[in-house]
Amino acid sequence: MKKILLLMTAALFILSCAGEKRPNIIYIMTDDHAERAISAYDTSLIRTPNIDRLANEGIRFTNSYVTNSICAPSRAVMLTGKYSHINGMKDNRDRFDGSQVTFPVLLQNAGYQTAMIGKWHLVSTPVGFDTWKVLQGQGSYYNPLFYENGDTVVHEGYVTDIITDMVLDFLEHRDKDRPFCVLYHHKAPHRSWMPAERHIGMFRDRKFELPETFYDDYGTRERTAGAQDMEVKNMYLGYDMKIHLLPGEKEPFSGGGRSINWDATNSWKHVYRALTPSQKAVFDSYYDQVNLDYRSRQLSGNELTEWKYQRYLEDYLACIVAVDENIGRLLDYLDKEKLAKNTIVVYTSDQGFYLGEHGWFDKRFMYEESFTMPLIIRYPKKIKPGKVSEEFVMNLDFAPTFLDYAGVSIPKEIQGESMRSILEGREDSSWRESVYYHYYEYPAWHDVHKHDGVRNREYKLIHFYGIGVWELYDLKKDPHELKNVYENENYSAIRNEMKAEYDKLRKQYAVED
Ligand code: SGN
Ligand code: CA
Repeated sequence: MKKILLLMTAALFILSCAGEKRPNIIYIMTDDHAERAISAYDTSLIRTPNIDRLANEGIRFTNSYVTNSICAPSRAVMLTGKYSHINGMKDNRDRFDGSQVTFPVLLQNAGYQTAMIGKWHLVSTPVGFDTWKVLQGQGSYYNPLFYENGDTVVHEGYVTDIITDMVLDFLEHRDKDRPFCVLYHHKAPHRSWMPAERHIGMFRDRKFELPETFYDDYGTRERTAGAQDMEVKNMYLGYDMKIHLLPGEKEPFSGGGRSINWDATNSWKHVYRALTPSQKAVFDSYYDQVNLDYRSRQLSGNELTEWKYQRYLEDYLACIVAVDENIGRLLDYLDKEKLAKNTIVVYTSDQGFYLGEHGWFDKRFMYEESFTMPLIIRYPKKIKPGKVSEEFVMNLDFAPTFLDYAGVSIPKEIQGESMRSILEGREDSSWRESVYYHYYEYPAWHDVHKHDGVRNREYKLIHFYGIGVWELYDLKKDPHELKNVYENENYSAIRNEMKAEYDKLRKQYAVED
């Protein structure tokens, strides 16, 4: 009897300790944020002091990958810890099956207060959240419409500020006796790059250097990299550049995907019309100058492309400044509430993005700039400050990591791995040394063919299976992936090794043919 009592007391003690220790989770995800546009990764474009603060106080990953570089699929992978072919969300046109097991559902069942605030993009109603306030579809930068726990509400103002206000409001009114998990998901810096009023024009005097591969001629990759429709040179004057088209002036049928024939001619007009008179006045005060500048220069050819590139980065980066400021607000709140130590804060994006590399914007390809996603995690209780990891981690790993830290058992169907050992600085010799990727959305926006592939430390093999094209890159010799060596006989042994790894991973992850 005494023994049983003792055991019961011990069990209760362990349980109560575990209860005390359960961390809070704040999962920050931005949309289309390239690593290069975070100063913790690269200081050449922008300063992001608040995101950097997370990196200085936590761990930053230099090899973090998405399984499918596009919005809604990436979010479904994050929620389920399973590849797109298993969770059913292969491209942006699918609808997420909300009845499947996700980490928010499991955390909610385990007593966490859960919230989903910001961009959702999964079509179906969010499941597993005590509170959800999600943008309609892609969401608008200005005066956005939200679905809020079943109601439809329009909020006047700037989306990045509004989403943060909602997150702070949720935290302020939370039940302080239970841990929380908040998915804090920004629309910014997604196309069409509308900065906050206070940031409009802030980069006007900067001259951004063209990336080394800006004038890629797509040699050895004509039918793949050469066949997309996401070149800076084809960006829309109206929609992307905020030029008011003259009567009769039309956008070309390019810059969005020739296969979908999207006519962008009136798009900027629609976006502009949705601004309030005072917002319009602020926009006009800067963009009228841009319009005049554009009309007076009469640019064409490379000069026009380079002008577009400057305009693109100006607005893209200004959107990130608002994200960074708002993250500062959140971090201050955590400090003020003494929540910082026991809260896991993740900073990531739904995928990477091209900032002119290969002449592009957008994502989708398995080439590095869009295959990688920024990833920074702070959790002062367990993670030493200022760490940098080169391990191959994936968006597949978020769900198991959160469940692990919350003390919830990880369903065996989950295909990712808990990153706990890496986060806590322990050697893990069994950690993956290669990553599998699979993109499906074609024909569609930007005309990127379906492909899958594998990357290890030295090589990358890509199979554009719809058109029967293979690519092989020697990443050490050719880090910009300009030279496809698949047909090169000097690489025949490597080609076979990579194909074997590709087959192995496809089998491991149960990829259909
Ligand atoms: C929109 C954009 C595309 C972008 C997709 C997917 N066009 O359709 O440029 O590739 O979203 O982006 S826009 O004119 O509507 O802005 S994703 O991040 O949601 O996958
Ligand atoms: Ca995105």
